[in-house]
Amino acid sequence: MTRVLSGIQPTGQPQLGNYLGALRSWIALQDSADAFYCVVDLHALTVPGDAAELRSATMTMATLLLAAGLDPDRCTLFVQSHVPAHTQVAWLLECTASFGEMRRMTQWKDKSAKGGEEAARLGLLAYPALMAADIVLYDADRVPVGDDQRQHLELTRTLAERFNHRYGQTFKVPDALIPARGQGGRVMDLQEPTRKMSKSSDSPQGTVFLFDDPKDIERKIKRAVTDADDGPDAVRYDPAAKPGVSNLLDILATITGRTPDQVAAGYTRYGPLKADTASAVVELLAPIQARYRELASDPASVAKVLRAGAERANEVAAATAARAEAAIGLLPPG
Ligand code: ATP
Ligand code: LTN
Repeated sequence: MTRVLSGIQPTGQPQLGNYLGALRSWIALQDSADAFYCVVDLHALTVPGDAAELRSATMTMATLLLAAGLDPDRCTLFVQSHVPAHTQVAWLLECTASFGEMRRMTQWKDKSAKGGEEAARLGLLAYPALMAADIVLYDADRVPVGDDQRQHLELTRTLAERFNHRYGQTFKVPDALIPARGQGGRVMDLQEPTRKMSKSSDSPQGTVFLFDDPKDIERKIKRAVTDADDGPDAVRYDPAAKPGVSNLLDILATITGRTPDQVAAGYTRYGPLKADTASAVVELLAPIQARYRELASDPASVAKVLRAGAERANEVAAATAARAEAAIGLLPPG
């Protein structure tokens, strides 16, 4: 059976791009694959944050994943730091990667530019090695992610191949599983449609959070930046020339299971497109929000799911870590 693994960071509030780009595939894959999903709390330490907030965001994210449709009977849901093999193998992969290739990662360049390289955490630079460890520990065949993770997946493949070449066949080399163009793999910020929507951006008006109430969702989508075209073919899918409109078409197409071109054919003006996109998003999120409220009132049951998930994840990951340590030449204990 195909094995899949993916992770999401407990940084900030989950947003529509997380759902359309990644979580939707996670949910679908539960039926066809042996699926491992984790809340990657160690990744959240790469940027400044508060300890109590991290604890509560980790729990919120796990609860939301269940509310969105992850079923503990059909997948293994766990918290990354509950499985020590992740940090163990991350070190082996840091010693497989080079400084130069880490420094070339777009995410490092973007995120370190904010406060300057001098102050950026070393973990932010090393982060892709931890992500690669998350993946190879489970012998994952496929990794369902949004388009922004393409480069990290390429690096994961490179590191797994390099390790295998140096120390003998140890890791499976995984493939990324990214939604097709126009199918939610890259949801853009509603206010700055050339930038991806993100949990931790400072553009709350451009981000639809999964916990937003219907009024906020409607307001944000109705105020989405478009362009000044008003001809008969103003509504068309052309991400380069018309990023704002194309983003709305992409969102509505993904939710309704059509292509952006098919959606565009039904509109001549932006107002109705925005109104229908807003309704579709509200309808998509309402049941998830209701289920979240139910689950959040019983944190003990979520904790129980995470405990069982960590146990199963540990079994698989510890065996891979032992294999990797032996391959690289670490003396087995006793
Ligand atoms: P941060 O702002 O903290 O980096 P993020 O919103 O980018 O957070 P992550 O936890 O890094 O979210 O990513 C979780 C998953 O969601 C990943 O697979 C990522 O590719 C996907 N994802 C994130 N943003 C988008 C987006 N705008 N469109 C499509 N997929 C996305
Ligand atoms: N780097 C990813 C989150 C992430 C991940 C993973 C995704 C961490 N570990 C393993 C897939 C597989 C991000 O920032 N979106």
